[in-house]
Formats: sequence, C-alpha cells, structure tokens
Amino acid sequence: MIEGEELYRLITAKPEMTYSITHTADFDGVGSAAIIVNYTKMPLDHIFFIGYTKEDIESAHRWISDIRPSGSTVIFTDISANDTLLPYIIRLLGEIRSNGNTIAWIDHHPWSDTAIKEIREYCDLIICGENEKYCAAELTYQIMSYGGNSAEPIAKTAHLTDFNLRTEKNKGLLDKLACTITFINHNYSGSDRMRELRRMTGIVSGCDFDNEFINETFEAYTVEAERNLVLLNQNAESFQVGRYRIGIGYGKNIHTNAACALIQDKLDTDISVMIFTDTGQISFRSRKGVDCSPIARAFGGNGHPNAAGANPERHNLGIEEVDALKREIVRIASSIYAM
Ligand SMILES: [Mn+2]
Repeated sequence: MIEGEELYRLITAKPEMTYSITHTADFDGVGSAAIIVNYTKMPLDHIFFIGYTKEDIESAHRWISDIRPSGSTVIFTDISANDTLLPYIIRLLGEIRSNGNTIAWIDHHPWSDTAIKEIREYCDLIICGENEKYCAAELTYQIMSYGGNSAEPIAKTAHLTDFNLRTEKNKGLLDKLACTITFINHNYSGSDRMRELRRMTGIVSGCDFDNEFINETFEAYTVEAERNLVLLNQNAESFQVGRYRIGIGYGKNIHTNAACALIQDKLDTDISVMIFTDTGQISFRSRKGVDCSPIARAFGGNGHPNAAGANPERHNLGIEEVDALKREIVRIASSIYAM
C-alpha cells in the first residue's frame, strides 16, 4: 500500500505514464479525471470512461490491453465494484498488475465485504465504501491537493451535483454540467463518445465551466429534452407497493435527475424509476428516508439510499420489453417493501 502523497508524487512526476479509468455518467466521474488532469497535465487520451456493466469493464480491459502500460499508474475513480462485476474487474486488475503497474482505486459507493477484500489485493491505494461526506472527485482532490488548491472548484461542484444539493442559485450551473454529460453519453458512442468526454474533461480541468463547447452542448440537450420530457410525462404511471407509491416512466436522452423529478412531481411518488429505452439503464431516486438501492441491487446494480441504478444487459427496448420490465420492478419492489 502507498499513501496519497506518494500517489501524488508518482503521477505528477510521470504524467505520460498515468492512466485514468473513470465513471462516464456524471460530473463526479468527469470531475475526478479533470482533477487529475489539473495537477498532472496528463494526456487526455489516457482517460477512459466506463459505466457499471460487464461490457464496460471488458471495454476498459481491451483498451488497457492495447496500450500495454508498464511501470505506469492506473487510477480508477467513481467506479463502484458490485459482486456481479467482480470477476471481470479482477481479471482487468490482474492484467494491469502483471505488467508492473501501480493501481489506485478511489470510490464512495457501498461495496460488499467480498469486493473490498478481493480488490484490495490488487490495489496499491484504495478508498472505497459508502461515504456520506465526500464524493469521488472530493476524495481525488484530497489526494491531489498536495499540489495546491487549483482544482477546488471542480471538487466543490462535484459535491453539489453528487449530493443533489441544488439551490435556486447554483442549479443553472449544476444542470448544465450534468445535462451536457448526459447528452454526450446518449448521442455518441464508441470512440466518438470518448473524444467528446475527454474534451469536456480537458475544459473542466481548467475550471472553465462557462466554456462555449459546454454551453452549446447543453443548448442541444435542452432542445431534445423538451420533447422527451413531454413523452415521459405521458407515459409515467404509478403503482402502490406496500406503503410506498412507485412511479415508473420510460424514454431516452433525459438527465436522470430531471426524469425522476418529473415522475415524482406528476405522481407524488416515494420512489421514482426511469427506464432508458436506448441504453437499458434503469435509474432509481427516492424521497429522504426511503431506500431505493435494494431494487437496483436486485437488478445487478448498486447505488446510494436515495439514488441508485442498474444496467441489465439489454439495449433498445421495445414497448413489450418496457412493460415486462415494469412488471418485474413492481414484483421485486413488492418482495422488498411489502409488509
Ligand atoms: Mn459519484
């Protein structure tokens, strides 16, 4: 094991031998990589963005296998390791490790004891487990701030987005950043998606949140989202499960928070569920005091008590598949909450 300061010295001394694998879906993931870039000036094409599916872990594995780094440092940020993914993660870490690289893993999601025990074996530095105070970007910043506080605005902004601390004053900025990332993830795929996310990360690394690229991408999102929110408003429906009212809607190209907020506002739900028909992602949000994460875990996902997600390996869902999924969500929720 190494200390944070040693990691900082290692990667700032050798930015060209530093690699970042980070979460694709939100500002915490992008911000974590941006903080590393802020201090190291590492090349942007050394960043790889993934979600929480087996395919994602395998694509990161192919990326690393092609590069074959040795004597380098690979930092995972904001990536949750659930038990379903564990065998794929272990294989990836095994390969990185066998080439004499250093591995750091910085996360704030709940992990199982098995995941912690097994992944720890492969890591030189590991911060993991549910963290009620800090998101991944803040944990990354705490390590990197040996080099000063130049990335503080990134860490602070990530905290506000990840803990959903929107206010009248900051929501313009938070929504813009979150929705820009949503737009890139939904409208690009493969190497195009990587290119756009790296570009965004480069901009964010300079704390330039009012950048033209971000503003224009957000504008494009807004145009699309207006149409998509109208459709969601039409299809969202609610189910009474035990003492909770659960709202479920479907659609695509909408930021999860916006989609779930619409479902909650329309149907006065305790738990709101959004099914993304293109990616197959299922997102859960719940009122304070209601823990929605067990449903996500039942679908092989993970998350926090009030914000969780799962990504069953199905894409481009048709209406029958959406209906079947809704029935399955209600059935699973009944077994969790009914009493
Ligand atoms: Mn996060």
